[in-house]
This record gives sequence, structure tokens and C-alpha cells, in this order.
Amino acid sequence: MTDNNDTIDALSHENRTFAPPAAFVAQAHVTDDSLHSAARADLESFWATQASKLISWQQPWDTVLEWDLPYAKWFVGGKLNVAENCLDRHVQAGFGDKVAIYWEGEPGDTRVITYAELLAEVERFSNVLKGLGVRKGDRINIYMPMVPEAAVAMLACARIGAPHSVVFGGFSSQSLVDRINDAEAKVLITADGGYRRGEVFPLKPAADEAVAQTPSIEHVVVVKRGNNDVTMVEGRDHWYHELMADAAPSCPPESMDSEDLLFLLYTSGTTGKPKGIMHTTGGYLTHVAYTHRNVFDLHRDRDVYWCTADVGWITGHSYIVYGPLANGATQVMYEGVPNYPGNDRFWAIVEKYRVTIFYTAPTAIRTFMKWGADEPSKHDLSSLRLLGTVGEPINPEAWMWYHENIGGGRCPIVDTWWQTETGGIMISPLPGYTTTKPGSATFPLPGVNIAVVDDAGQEVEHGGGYLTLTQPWPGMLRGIWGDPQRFVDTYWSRFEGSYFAGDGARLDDDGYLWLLGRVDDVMNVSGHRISTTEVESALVSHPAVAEAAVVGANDATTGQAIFAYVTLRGGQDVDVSTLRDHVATEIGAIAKPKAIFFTPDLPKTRSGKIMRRLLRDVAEGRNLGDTTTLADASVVDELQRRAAETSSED
Ligand code: 7RM
Repeated sequence: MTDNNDTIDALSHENRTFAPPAAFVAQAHVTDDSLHSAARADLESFWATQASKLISWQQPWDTVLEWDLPYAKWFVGGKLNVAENCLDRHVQAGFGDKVAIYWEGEPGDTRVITYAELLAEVERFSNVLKGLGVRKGDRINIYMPMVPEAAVAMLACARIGAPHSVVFGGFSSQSLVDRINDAEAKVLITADGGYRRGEVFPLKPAADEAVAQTPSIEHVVVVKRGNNDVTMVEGRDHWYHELMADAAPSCPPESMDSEDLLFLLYTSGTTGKPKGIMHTTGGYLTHVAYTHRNVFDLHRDRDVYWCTADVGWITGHSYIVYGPLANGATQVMYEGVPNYPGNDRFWAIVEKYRVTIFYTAPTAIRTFMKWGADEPSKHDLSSLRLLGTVGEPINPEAWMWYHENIGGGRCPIVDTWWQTETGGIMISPLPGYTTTKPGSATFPLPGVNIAVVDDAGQEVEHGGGYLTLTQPWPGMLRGIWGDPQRFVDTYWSRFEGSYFAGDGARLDDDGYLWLLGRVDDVMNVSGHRISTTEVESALVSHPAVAEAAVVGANDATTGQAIFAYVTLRGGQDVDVSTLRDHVATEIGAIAKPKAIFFTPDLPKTRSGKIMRRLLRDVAEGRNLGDTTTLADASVVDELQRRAAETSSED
């Protein structure tokens, strides 16, 4: 099923165990089986309890769940507003002066924003959007650096019932065009630029390029951050601070149906076209609040939480904006990279704000390992009490390094498995209850039901198979924007009656789950999902390229790295760096291939299918297995020769 069964075997036979430390258990929300047994006894009433305990409803629901596979509706008939849950109710409960966001700019500038201040800003910006003609149901695009205004924009959209579609600031203008046009967004919220690795990266010029090709966009709102030169188009473009200065201060939250669309978030699938994943209101908010509270053991009166994701990804949506704010958390938000001005920036931030809960990606941890344990040891990290990871499998070595060098041996680690589509965490330890094993995401959370199945869909009790979700859950995607058939085909057709996650998984003898990565043509580079087809399309769109095949090869730091094999059109010539830049222009810098090999032919089967396994073997420097099904075996010799002499670039 996967190419690296040896690694997988080694991984899932890891037998060190870590019971929750007594000091942690003594204060934890969850220390026993009670949530699990409640969920097992009655799934719907379990989730209904969470929804009424954690969320404020303007009107109660009539029905907890309507399940017409694969269409779920949660808390049907219930009314609520997400922004009201994240802001107003905390202020009304007397927490207006509590810090919501400690924001740290990359250059070292800071802002401290209380719940009352955040609410005031969101109310004003809600009125700004209304003033630009935005009405309930209109889609809004957001293309921003990691500044508080990104969260303000999302919450203002939620307040007035206008679904947002955030596009990661590292994506190209072409990616922005595709996403805006697919959603037919009316307004684009962006910034002049943001800070990254000590320099301003401009966003507005990319936004301008995009908006030239997006007929639905009527207005562009620009936050001033980078102070870089920008062109403002009269009548279309507006400075955020100017609009805010004139906006009315109060804006009542719109009453939203539990199943109204809250946001779209585009994610890569196995084709060249990203999918607009649809998330709705009541179920999503319940799921992220429940998981944020219990997986991170949030105690809002004393914790300082920090998730290092970008708001452009689902982790930023669920565990920077909606989950933490719904729970009234105090959190750190950081604008820049981990190595500016030095390799210890994250640890300086942990020390400065006395961060207690820290959530990051395995790729970051492996990078910190490379930088050495001296970096964290320059700082007092004793405030930390819980560590989390997300985005890709974490290897036991990285887990142990994190545990020892960041967690000081005292912090439980929650390895959280979930997806853009699941909305929130699905598989994770409960830190006050679950005994962990380094590298295993352990067990499904209470309220989540999974099965590992074989090719025929039969449940596997021990060993490897495909990860499926067997019951609906509140945060689940409700569809793919504009493409209902693709929703059914992608997730609900492979295994009858279950959601297919696209991941391989293995159950060890103790029933622990080991996530093994994607089983489809989706790569995972530094925790970011990138489709092989998307990169291939980008390469082929260059006039010199005839054909391209892209694979994700194992990489010690980034999990996978993108390797591309390219054949050129007759008489054409192009160099590697031009092609890499071309991919960055088409998709974004994160999709730049690490290596590009030019080859006169691609290895194909007799039926014309590109042999990806073989290309991965070449990329990973392995001996090639059976090549007898190849149409032309000499292609392979040539490939290996070229791979051996081409050294990969940065
Ligand atoms: C949250 C997020 C989803 C894909 C998923 C997996 C991989 C995520 C883990 C993981 C092993 C984990 N959303 N993945 N978390 N693999 N262990 N704890 O990352 O939509 O961008 O990606 O990421 O392959 O299908 S995502």
C-alpha cells in the first residue's frame, strides 16, 4: 500500500510509553473515560451536551443531527452568531479587559488586544463591509499577512453572515484569481505587505494582478502594514484605517442558522483544481471549541496559548481564530518566521509571554532539531505545560526531541490528526488521560468514530489499511463549493457508507493508531497539502515544457519534497531556476520543486500511465524494483543517470 513499509514497521513498533504526568493530571479537564463512555452511549446527545455547554445559542435547535449520507445537518433549527460567541459573550461576562491577542510583529513591534477592543474593532469593520454593499451570504476573500486585522476581517464576516474565503498570503496572484472566481467574491481584504525574514513582502501588487481578472470583486480593502508603495485604484481600493475612522461603532450580530455557510477554504485535491471546502456555523463552532478545550486542556484564566500556523490554513481558522476565541483564551499571534532575527525567535516569544500551550508542525520541530538544542536552552521555557503537533506524521526522534528540549520532559504531547475537511481535531491523545507513544496520534477523540479498512472495505483490527470515518461529526465539511459530484466522488465513494480521508493508517497490537501519510496523489510538504497534478499543470503551462511528472519524495526536514521530471518541447530550452520560479508564479513559493530533472522521456506503462512509484524510487535514491511493465525500460537508465549527476537546489 505504501512504498516504505520498513519505516512504517519501525515506527509502529516504537514501544516507549508516556503516561500523563501526575502534576498535569491533577489540574486537567479530562482525566478519565467519562467523555468516551458518554459518546459511546449516545453520540448525538454527547455532541448536544458539548454544543449547549460551550456555545451560546440565540435559539435552541430542534434536531441534533439529520444524517442523509453523505449530507449531515447539525443542530437543525438552532440560531447563533459565531462572532458573538467569540467576542460579545465574553465581554458581557466581564472578561472585556482580558487579553485576547498578544500580537508580535516580526520586527519586534507588539500590540496587546483585549476582548473588548477586539469586539469594538470587529463591530466597526462589520459596518465597513456593510457600507461597501456586503450582505448576508455574499462571499469575501481575505489575502493577508499574520496581523490581527486578518482575524478581525474573518470575525466581521462571521458577524454579518458573509462567508469568508481566506487565501494564504504565500499563494500567487494566479491562485488568488482561481479562488476568487470560484467563490465569486464581492470584496477582497488584503494588506500593502507584511514582514518575512526581515523584509517586507508585498501583497497588494499580487492582489492588483488578481483583481484585474476577477470580475466579481467590487472593492478592495487594504490594511497598512508593510508601508511599501502601492497603487490605489480610485473608487475600488480603500485604506482600512480610513474606512474604520468613519465607521459606526456598533453592529449587532446577524442571527445565523446553524447550517448557514461560515467559510470556504480551498485545499488541494488530486486534480489540478483546488476544492472549496464548505464549513457551516453551529456544528463547526461546537467541534472546534470542544477540541480546543479538551485536547489543549485550556484553562482560560491562566493559560497563554500559541499556535504557530498561518490564518490562511485550516489550523489558523480552527485553532487561532474560532476555537481559542470561542473559549475565551489568551493567545500569542506571531507575524514572521522562526529564524528572524535568530534561530531562537520562537523560544524568545515563549519566554516573553510565558506561553503555556504551544502548537506547531513536525516540520518545524525537525528544523529546530537541525538548529540545535542550544537555541531553546538560551530561554526560560518553564511556563510550557502542553505541546501539540499537527499537519503530518511526527517521527519518534522528533517527538522525543520536542519532549525533552522544548517540554523539559514534563509536558504531555498531543499529536493531532485532522484535515481541512474535518474542520477540527479527530484523532489525538487527551493529555490528562491518554498514555502516549512517540509518533502515534493514539486514539480517536470521544465523539469520533473511525475504522482502518483494507482494499475491500473490511475493517482491519491490526496492521495497515485506509483511514475512514464511520459516523458523522459536527465539524465535517458540508460539501465542495459548486461541485457536489466531486464531494461524493472524493470522500464518499471509495468505501460504502464511510468518509475516506485519503490517509493510510496502521493499528498496533495495543490499538494505537499510526498515521502513515497520503495514499493519493497529494503531497505533504512542511505540513502543506499540494497536489502533484497542480504542480504538473503549472510546469506544463510553461511554453518550453512538453510533459511533466511530479512526485513527493521523503525529506528529512519537510516530510516530503517535490521532485519534478520534465520533458521539453522540441527545439526548446529552459533552465531549472526559471521553471521553479514559474511554478512559484503559478501556485506559490511553497510549491517550488526542490529538484527538477530534464529527461527525454517519462517512464510509462504500456497503457501510457506514468510510473510514479518508479519516479519516487529515483528521487529517493532507491534501487528500482520491477520495471517489466514499462513500455521502454531504457528511459529508466537514463533517469537514474541524470538523477545521480543533478544535485538538488534549495
Ligand atoms: C490540519 C491539516 C491534512 C492532511 C491529512 C494527513 C496530514 C495532518 C496529521 C497528519 C499524520 C498527523 N489539514 N496530517 N495531521 N498526518 N499525523 N497528526 O493539516 O488539510 O492541510 O492536511 O495532513 O495526511 O490528510 S490539511
